[in-house]
Order: sequence, then structure tokens, then C-alpha cells
Amino acid sequence: MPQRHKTQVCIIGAGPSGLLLSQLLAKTGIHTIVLDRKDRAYIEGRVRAGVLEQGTVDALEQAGVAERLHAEGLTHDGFELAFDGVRHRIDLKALTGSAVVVYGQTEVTKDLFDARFADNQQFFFNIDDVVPTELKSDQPQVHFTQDGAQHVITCDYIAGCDGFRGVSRAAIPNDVLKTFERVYPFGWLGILVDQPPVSHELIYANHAHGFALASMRSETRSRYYIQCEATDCVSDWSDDRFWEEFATRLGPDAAANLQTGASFEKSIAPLRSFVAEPMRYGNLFLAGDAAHIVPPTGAKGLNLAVADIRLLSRALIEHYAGNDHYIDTYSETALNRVWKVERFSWQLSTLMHQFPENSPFERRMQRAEFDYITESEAASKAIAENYIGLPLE
Ligand code: RFL
Ligand code: PHB
Repeated sequence: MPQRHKTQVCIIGAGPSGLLLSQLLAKTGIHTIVLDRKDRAYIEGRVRAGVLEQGTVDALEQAGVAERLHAEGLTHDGFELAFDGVRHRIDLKALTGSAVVVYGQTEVTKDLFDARFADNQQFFFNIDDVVPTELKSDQPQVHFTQDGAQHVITCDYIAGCDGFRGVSRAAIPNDVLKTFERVYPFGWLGILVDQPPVSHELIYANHAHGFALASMRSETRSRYYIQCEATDCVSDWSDDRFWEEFATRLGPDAAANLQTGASFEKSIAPLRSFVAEPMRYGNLFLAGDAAHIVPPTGAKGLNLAVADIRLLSRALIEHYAGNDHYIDTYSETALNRVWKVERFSWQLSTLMHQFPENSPFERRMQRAEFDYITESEAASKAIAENYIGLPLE
């Protein structure tokens, strides 16, 4: 016989989406159980995003987990685009009045876990065989196993926050779910190194050899990326090979300040654009990477996940207060924003990378677009207002 549990909202996935949802719901007394196939240490160790929009910072504040973010996050009023070594600064503050904050996803996750543990949140970690069922009924269920024992949770709602490879999206019948996808013909090789950043702001560079990005985690820790072959392995890239290629792509001007050293993390991520529609099926809601993926060029993945959670937490809180308007419009409202963020991430990726199929014509088109951005305040502003984050709705 399975062990039976009951909650209001069963949250599948303890990444930033699932943790933030449980934290925001707990603030208004809504009970959740959070499940993950991994454990806390593994989830906190995943090195991913680094740039937070103001709307994301606001949501973390509302959740009561922004103290360290305010103390340690680095506010950036701008960033640079570079093309064959020519640099152009996008002045976010002057163009939009807003800025972004550099603070790692690992830190966001740690802050959320600390808050959920302090609140005695019920978690099940290291679980397998997760299956959401009865989605169209008013008592949906989530079945899973832990250490060989079977469990079933009965709830009012299921939040599918289990990332791109999770099971929630797959629980929506094929004749209902529509998916849209573009897989890019390259990956990003990223390293972490304890050296001061090459520049105090981010630099996104397009060079004949491919894309490079200079980012950071703090004033003493740098996060650098280069475009690589989709088929490359981390072992193909020694630190020496990375540094040589990275400096070439940044251009001599920016690379003059580059301080190299031994990397302590190195990983390759594929690039993909993906959207699943709808984001609600019966009493299952999708949020974050479970519903959509963007290529990392616009720094949007985590921010988009947080935007979904702002909408979903409001929908659930209003539902328990007797108002179903937001729960009924969640999917449509979220997708409306998702597609605009997909467009920006795709456009910036298209502008900044070398595509194997590109002819010299496409390369000239990229250069012409870059020149236009450098000369037109309107074009720079269009990038800036997307980068700092579009309105929630
Ligand atoms: P996550 O973080 O993938 O968490 C999903 C959780 O679900 C668990 N899970 C399951 N649990 C139970 N049952 C199952 N069957 C399950 N299957 C999976 C997983 O173990 C995991 O704990 O999704 P979430 O919470 O939606 O968060 C999304 C963000 O993690 C993601 O969008 C960002 O990291 C994307 N991203 C960036 N976003 C930004 O906003 N700014 C950036 O600068 C940025 N840079 C990046 C990025 C992603 C990258 N990679 C590696 C994909 C840079 C990189 C390199
Ligand atoms: C990062 O610091 O990891 C980062 C920053 C900006 C991006 C993507 C990743 O666009």
C-alpha cells in the first residue's frame, strides 16, 4: 500500500521556480509539498544564470529572501555589445531608468532553500517514478517512489516546475499540447575562475571565430563563455585553449585587462528555443523551464521562470481568496509574455553567434545591425527595454 499525503498545492521540482512558488504561497498560509528527483546539495551546485531583472529582485523581496542579494548583488547600469573588437555600450539606466543585478542562480537557490527549511517546508528529495494523474478531477494526484517505497499525494493543484526534462509537461495529452522548438547548431562552453572580471560590466562579443561572453559572479570571481561546437566535450577544451580563444574573440582592447587562471568549473550547455502551449491542463500548471526554454544570450531563463511564478502565485492566492479570474487566465497571460521574451532571446542569439550555414551576406547583415544599434538610440533602447525585463502583463 502506498503512503498517502495531502496538501493544497503539490510542487514538482525544487529549482528556483518550485522553491519560489512554495515560499510565496507559504506567506499567505497555503500548504505545499515540494518534490525533487535530486537533493539540495545537487540542486545548489548547478551553475547557471547570473543576471536578475528588477522584477525578479522585487519578487525575491516579496518572498522575504533578498537580504543577501542586496548585500552581495552587483548592480549593473549597462552592458556592452562588441563586434570584431568594436565596442558599444547599452546604457540601461539612461535608456530605461532601470538596471539589472548580477547575483548567481546558485545563491538565489541557496537563499530560497534556507527560507524553506527555516519554515519547516515538507520536501521529498531523491524520488523516482513521478507520475501526475487525475489532472481533470478536483483531486489530482502525484505518485512517486522514494527508497523503493511508494507514495501518493492528493492535492487541489499540481505545479509542474520540473524543468525541461521533467514529467509534468509530458502528462498533458498529445492532442492538447502544442510545442514549438528551435535547436541551435552550437553550444556554450562556460568556466568559473577566481580572478577579477575583465570588465566591470558584461561584454557580449561577436567575432569571426564565434560568440564570447564576459560575465561575473563577484568582484573576484568571473564567469566566461564561448560558443563551441554542439558536439564538443569539456575535455576538448584545456584552460589554455579556452583563454586563447576567449581573448581573441573579445578583441585586443577588452582582452588587455584579462586575468587568466585555473578554472574550477567547466561545462557545456546546448542552446534551444522552446515553448509548450497551453501552460495549464485541468488542475496542472506548468511554470519555468518545464514550459519554455530560451537560449542564454539574453539572460532570460531564470527571469522568465520567476515571472511565471509571480503570475501563478497570484492566481493560486486569489483562488483561495475566492477569485478565479487569475487562475483562468494564467496560461494566456504567461504565454503572452513568454513569446516576447523568446523573440528577444532568439534575436540577440541570431545577432551575436556564428551560424555554420551563414554566408558572407548574413555576416554583413549582422554587422549592419550592430552598426545600426551603435548609431540609433531607438535601436539601443529596444534592446535595453527587453534586457531589463518587459512588464509582467
Ligand atoms: P530547473 O532549474 O531546471 O529546476 C527543475 C527542477 O526539477 C527537478 N526535476 C524533477 N523533480 C521531480 N520529478 C521529476 N521527474 C523531475 N525532473 C526534474 C530537477 O532536479 C530540478 O531541480 O527549472 P526552473 O526552476 O524552472 O528554473 C529555470 C532556470 O534554472 C533556467 O531558466 C536558467 O538557469 C536559465 N539560464 C539563465 N537564466 C537567466 O535568467 N539568466 C542567465 O544569465 C542564465 N544563464 C541559464 C544561463 C541556463 C544555463 N544552462 C546550463 C541551461 C546559463 C546557462 C549555462
Ligand atoms: C552568466 O553570468 O552566467 C550569464 C550572464 C549573462 C547571460 C548568460 C549567462 O546572458
